[in-house]
Amino acid sequence: MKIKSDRYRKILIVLIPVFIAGFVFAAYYTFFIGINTRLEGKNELKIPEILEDLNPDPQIAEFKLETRYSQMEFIEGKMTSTLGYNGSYLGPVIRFDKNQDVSIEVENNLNEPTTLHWHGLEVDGENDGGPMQGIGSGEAWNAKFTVNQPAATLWYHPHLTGLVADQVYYGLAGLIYIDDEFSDSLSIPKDYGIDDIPIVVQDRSFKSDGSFDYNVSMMGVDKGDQILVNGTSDPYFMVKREKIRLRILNGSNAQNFNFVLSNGAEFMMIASDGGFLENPLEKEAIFLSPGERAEIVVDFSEFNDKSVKLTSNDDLILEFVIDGELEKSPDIPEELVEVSEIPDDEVLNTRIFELQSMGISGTINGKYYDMDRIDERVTLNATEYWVVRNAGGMMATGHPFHVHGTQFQVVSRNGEKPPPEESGYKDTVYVDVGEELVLKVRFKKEGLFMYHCHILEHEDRGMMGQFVVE
Ligand SMILES: [Cu+2]
Repeated sequence: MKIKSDRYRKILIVLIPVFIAGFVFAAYYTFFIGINTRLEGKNELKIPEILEDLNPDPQIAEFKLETRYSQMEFIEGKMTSTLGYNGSYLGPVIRFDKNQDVSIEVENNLNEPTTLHWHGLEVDGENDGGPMQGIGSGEAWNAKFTVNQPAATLWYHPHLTGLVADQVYYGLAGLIYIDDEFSDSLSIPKDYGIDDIPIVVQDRSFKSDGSFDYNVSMMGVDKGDQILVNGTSDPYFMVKREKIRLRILNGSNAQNFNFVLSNGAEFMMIASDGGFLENPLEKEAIFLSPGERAEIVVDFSEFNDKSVKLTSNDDLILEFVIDGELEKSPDIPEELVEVSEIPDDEVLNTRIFELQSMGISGTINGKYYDMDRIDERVTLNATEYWVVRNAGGMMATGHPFHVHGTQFQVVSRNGEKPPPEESGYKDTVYVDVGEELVLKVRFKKEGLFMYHCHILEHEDRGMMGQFVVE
């Protein structure tokens, strides 16, 4: 009997390690080699850091940003010279709470001047960061404002006429999130970097040595041969089988995107430039011109596929690798927030803005930007209608029209009620050739502001005007 059990023991001593080794190998293969084979040549999506608030008082926020020269490995084994805020490419996400008093110091470590504009933020002209608030090389600028608008996804980027397109192309841009009591309490994904994901989309071209190949001709700007998301080339992102919120910014200089999912599935659009829509919208595609944002929620628990891609006109933007168990995520509420109408009982003025372009340059009302000329004078807290027309031109193109210092509402697009995705607050709208939009605007802050085309090469060449709110 003892001899027999000794033999079993010897067999077991041999078999157990074999089983363990087999199991470890199978697990390793499934989780690492398998995924790596599938994602060969792909890079995990970079998630920007959240900028540290240097003031412990929740009522007051203090931030510090600095521009710098840097390098980044977009293409394996090759370094690309870049610009960044506090890092190598792009900048951190800045989070503000509604009603917070904010102070931000911006230090410019470049050998050329820059400015920093808070795109979509309702602040007075002095703190808007437009072309007037230049920050010389080695200098710093301090912006101070109180956040006084609803939760939204905004962004920041340079705005010094003539240098904007170049500085953004090389990496100067970042996201701003405003949080408020509604965004904090709504039943929507809000775990940053886990189920609430920033998605900054930019087209870029590279030379064989890895450097950026930024080419502008008289005809216009060529589409980049690669699309970066948060500065990641060929990105993938691992998601669980749950609802994921994507805060998408078209951060490109000149390219439009029409985002769809590769499996044709619908998603919910919950917010536009200026914040939440009243009700979530079921969409199969979302169009964003440069500067525009949309927040969408994709329900990955509904997909059986292992991989679903975000694409635009057959360009791959981002691959989602679906992994793990089905997670129960709450339903998105059918009513998100109440979007209040800009009152239009006393409309003081109607202004017309006619956009015209010739290849790479363009005008508004036949004029190029002149720093020493005030184009419009607007009364503080007055409601106005702004009629924006794209009159075409030679090699005509659509133009994203952006207004500083306010969030406006779209009254009509070509004489019709705007599509539901334009029912919320906006700061940038796409105006295609021959189109006419009517916007309802109201300015709550005083100072000097810009309106312009958000194709950055057009803006740099003067497709911009300035107005005073007084
Ligand atoms: Cu334009």
